[in-house]
Amino acid sequence: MGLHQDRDEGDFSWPVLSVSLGDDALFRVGGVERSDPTESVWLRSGDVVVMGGEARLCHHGIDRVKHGSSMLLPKAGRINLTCRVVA
Ligand SMILES: O=C(O)CCC(=O)C(=O)O
Repeated sequence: MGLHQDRDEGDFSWPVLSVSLGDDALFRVGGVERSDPTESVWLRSGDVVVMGGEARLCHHGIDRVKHGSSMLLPKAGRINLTCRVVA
């Protein structure tokens, strides 16, 4: 999933909450402007990312998934649960 902003929700006062399950994923986050510098962090199974407040409209995305890095799913893979309020 490439670098993007979550803008479809309408009311940006609500955070977007994201739960990673299964294989490790390389999460990249930058700033509100697409050209802003980015940082990357590996998300592991059970990690939760909250994009709220000043970070609500930051660009973000998943660059890589480390296949087979988790034993949660029998054939590897990653599940992402995203909770967002759509007004
Ligand atoms: O898979 C992820 O951890 C990120 C998901 C995401 O950025 C989105 O659903 O907008």
